[in-house]
Amino acid sequence: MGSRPGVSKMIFAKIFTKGISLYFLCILPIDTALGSEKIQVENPWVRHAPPNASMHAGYAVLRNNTNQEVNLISVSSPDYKTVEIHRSRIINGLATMAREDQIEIPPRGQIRLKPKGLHFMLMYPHRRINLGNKVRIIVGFSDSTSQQFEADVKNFDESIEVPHHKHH
Ligand SMILES: [Cu+2]
Repeated sequence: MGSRPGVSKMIFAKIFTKGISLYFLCILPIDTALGSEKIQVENPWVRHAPPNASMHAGYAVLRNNTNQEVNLISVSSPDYKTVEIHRSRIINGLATMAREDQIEIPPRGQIRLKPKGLHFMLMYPHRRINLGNKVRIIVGFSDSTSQQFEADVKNFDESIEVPHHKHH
């Protein structure tokens, strides 16, 4: 019986350590959900692409909770070599996209990155990005703040993301 307490103690320590790491992992999403940041990131996601794709598009809503205009000025990801801010447009019937240096987020306003519009162009992934994975994205703003969030890799559901799309 003398060895019993020692064994339980060890098991307890393991569970306790696990509990601590889970606790720290949970802090970031909870803080984001409270909307305490100046710029709030909502519904971030990355469009799932075939395994050999060298580029992925990322989307989110960025909400400005301040009374000042804030510009989105940078984007990066530890999961990709390069990330740019792009805007898709139809020019002479052709779908094109161009890089944007910065995007203005109006005071108390928002910008919506979505298919056929603004997007994070995530280029040259360092690992295979599968359906259901999470991709870490870091955005930087003109007020010198930055924010890190995780985007879910999922399939494009047009009915949700582009409700006003017209069919011919
Ligand atoms: Cu693009």
